[in-house]
Amino acid sequence: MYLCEQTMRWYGPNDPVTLADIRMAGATGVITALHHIPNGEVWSVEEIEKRKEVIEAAGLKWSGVESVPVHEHIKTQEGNWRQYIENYKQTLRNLGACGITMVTYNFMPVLDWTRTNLDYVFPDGSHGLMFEKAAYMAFDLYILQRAGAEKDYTSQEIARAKARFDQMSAAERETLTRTMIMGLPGSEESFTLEQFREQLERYKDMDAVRLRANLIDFLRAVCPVADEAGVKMVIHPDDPPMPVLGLPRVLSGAEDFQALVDAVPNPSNGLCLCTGSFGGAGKHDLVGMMRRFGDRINFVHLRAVSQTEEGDFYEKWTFEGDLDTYEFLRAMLEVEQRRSCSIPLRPDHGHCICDDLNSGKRTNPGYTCLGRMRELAEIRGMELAIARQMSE
Ligand code: CS2
Ligand code: MN
Repeated sequence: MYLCEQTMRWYGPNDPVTLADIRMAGATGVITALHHIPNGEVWSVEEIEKRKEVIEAAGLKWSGVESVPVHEHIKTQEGNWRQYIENYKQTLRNLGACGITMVTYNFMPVLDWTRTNLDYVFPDGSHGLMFEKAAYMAFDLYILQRAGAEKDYTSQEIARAKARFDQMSAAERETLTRTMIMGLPGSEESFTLEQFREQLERYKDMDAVRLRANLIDFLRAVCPVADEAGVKMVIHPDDPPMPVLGLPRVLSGAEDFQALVDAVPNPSNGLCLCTGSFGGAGKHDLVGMMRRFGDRINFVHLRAVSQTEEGDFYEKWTFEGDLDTYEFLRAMLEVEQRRSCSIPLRPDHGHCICDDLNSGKRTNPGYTCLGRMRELAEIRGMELAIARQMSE
């Protein structure tokens, strides 16, 4: 019986959650990236091998890369974008040569993800991530003061945003600003609101049609190389799956992925099925997507969010959100049996619980130690039970 490859994300040697922690959590694999290599540069065989040795010395497998980031200039096709694509190809060849066969990436402009609160206190006392539509609109309209933002909202929404903004203290506005631009690569160190506006400005003439065309150009260039190198490219969905701050989106639902497959049928062109990203907005049949795209799903992020009628969403525990986790895992195991392979899976985020709350360790938002261990344990438990049912 083929089981899921249970993995956890590791941010490298500076991650306060160590490889030893990950092994004790019950994962057999690690998802990581060479975060020290600047975006756009080639990952050399030497650097890849060095990291691989560290992971294997801890008794774990390097199950895949998250992410080899796509340089912003590839998304907009400006500056040195052709060179960046060449570099990307070389990185894929080098990873393949080292036996690393899965690469995650996303094609979201400027921001990798968007939340309004990274420290929301849930009823059980744990802390986690959430998105509050009113706070988001207040940021867009009254803090960022994005040109033309009013056009994206109804008059009721604008009134809601204004009321929310007026009610915030200066400190709350400050925290919201930091939270909103945190999904920006490098934002922890240095991005200001002004620099953020400049980044948005680069996309002012770009719509989703253009962005999708650029993504397809990118895939047409890299997928033949990935096929040859034995590497699966998996695109991560937009998080949340809707236009954010006027930025175009190209992977917000099943039909968006279908369009990529139609344009670039190469076997390496695949999907990272992140249930939490799709779960942030709209209605998505995630079990159906697992079945429909099963042959091209080469990585899964499990996270259950729950949406409210106001357009907010909360990152809940995997078994407490909108996702039917049982049906989803069952469908995934069926795909694995059909394909005769194990697909890497990881809990996407976890809450801060127990010692996560007072250990003083600064983990990346969502990448806690104990919260993710709880997620992994629950997921593994359910997976083993389903596998047992299926084999009986
Ligand atoms: C991740 C994404 O933390 C998360 O939500 O799933 O940041 C993911 O790593 C990237 O979008 C993939 O490129
Ligand atoms: Mn994800």
